[in-house]
Amino acid sequence: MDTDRIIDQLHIYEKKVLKAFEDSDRPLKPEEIAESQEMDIKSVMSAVGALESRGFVRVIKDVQEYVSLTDDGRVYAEEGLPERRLIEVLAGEGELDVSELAERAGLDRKESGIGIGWLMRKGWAKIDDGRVSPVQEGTPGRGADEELLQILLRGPVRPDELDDRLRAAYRDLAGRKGIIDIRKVKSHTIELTPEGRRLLERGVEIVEEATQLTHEHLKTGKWRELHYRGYNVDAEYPMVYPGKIHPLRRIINEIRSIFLALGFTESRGPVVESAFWNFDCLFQPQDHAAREMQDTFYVKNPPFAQLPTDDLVGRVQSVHEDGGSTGSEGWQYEWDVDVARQSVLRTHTTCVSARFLTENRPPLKMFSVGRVFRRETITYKHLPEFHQVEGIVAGEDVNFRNLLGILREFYRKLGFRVRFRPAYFPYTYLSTECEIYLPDKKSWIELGGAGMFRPEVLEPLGVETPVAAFGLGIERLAMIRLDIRDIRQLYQSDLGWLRKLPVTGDLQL
Ligand code: FA5
Repeated sequence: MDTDRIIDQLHIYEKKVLKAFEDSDRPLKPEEIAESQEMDIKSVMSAVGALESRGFVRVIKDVQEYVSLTDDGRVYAEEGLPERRLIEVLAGEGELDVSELAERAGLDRKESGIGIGWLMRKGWAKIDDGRVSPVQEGTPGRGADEELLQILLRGPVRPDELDDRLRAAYRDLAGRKGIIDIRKVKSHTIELTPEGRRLLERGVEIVEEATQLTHEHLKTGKWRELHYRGYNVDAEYPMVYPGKIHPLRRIINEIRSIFLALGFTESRGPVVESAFWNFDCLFQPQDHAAREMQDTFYVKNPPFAQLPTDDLVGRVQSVHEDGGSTGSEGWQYEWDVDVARQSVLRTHTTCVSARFLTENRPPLKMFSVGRVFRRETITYKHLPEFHQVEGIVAGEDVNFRNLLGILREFYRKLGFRVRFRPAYFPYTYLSTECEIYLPDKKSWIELGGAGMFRPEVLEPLGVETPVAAFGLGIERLAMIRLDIRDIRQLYQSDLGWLRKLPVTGDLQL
């Protein structure tokens, strides 16, 4: 940006602060600026903040220590440290008993204890069998600590201004309780940067600024003479975090709009489902491993669900037992209606497709998004509760290739390239699973299952056309889309992460 434009954008206070450096090439204290520019300190500091954020000045923060005497310290400075008072008594008496010495020096027990300690430490006296005697004749000369006490009596000093001897004495005194106080005073000095100097040299003029354009200015034409400050569009601004839709919900919405755009009808079903719709209708034998308590949540209340009243139940039974009229042998076991009546938390959304097929005749395209539940050990890619999007396409000439095409198109719209591999589901043939490669984990992650519903599923439902079906995990998709390493992140209410996500547009970061 050119210099004149920048100068034009400066607030009058910022200009004043810069001008304070016109006759000075040393850093200035805010007080000095305030005085020379006739400003108050608050205005100086706020202008300095603005100038600093644009790199025209630098604030040097300094912390100074000041040492002063405490009330006790003042008494010691005036009357002598305890060891001085003791040695003066000893110098006259030669040798004294500890308590007698304390009494003669007018010290209490605590003070005399401290004093005797320092007598030894300073090498002024020795103690033998409870009797204290001076080491040399006469009173020892004044130590650096005592000298410092005298200096402090005149006022506070900064330790960095003391010579080595006095600084050592200062450390000794600081180590003795309650003699000196150390106070830290923060100070600021302001330095002009080379950029600031350049600005100043260009010529900063202080002109009256118009802050508001009034009706009067317009009417009289005075606005032509007024000076307006330019806007600084690069000025710092506070971050604002507006409310937004949770990223998982956004992906769900995106998925819904993709299927709606492809002409699918949306459907939904209950979360508490009967084993009949969740498993039996899908030709899943009653001894299938997925039905075990360790894989499926069975619901205690209500323990049983209402089954359809028409002969669908009977047709499902016969398909399980001997294949019914499908030409299959079925599973060859005795089907139990009570097992089918059990309430479960649905383990997939495929039950919604089964329900939909009983109520709607092909040709049709249906999708459904919903929560499903499994007794899973939680890992970076497994949750006990997650979302699936389920779909079916039914019609005379629907085939497996159409199914792969639909899935490829769906994932392409979301920005993914998937691979298909053969798979097994009790309710489909041919069956496939789609996967995507995670470079981070150097592994393929399964995104969903799909296949053509078997005749054993379709015949009891009374469907006579082929039905392509798929069920896809949504959290796994979200994980890859949002580039998160762990599926749990989606449910952690991690505000830092959520705030960083864009409010609208592409979620890919
Ligand atoms: C099924 O649920 C089949 N019903 C899909 C299907 C529908 C096949 C129609 C054929 C015809 P699966 O158990 O593989 O399949 O689950 C489908 C997807 O759900 C998985 O690929 C995965 O993306 C997701 N998923 C499965 N378990 C979990 C879990 N514990 N946490 C998060 N996502 C999961």
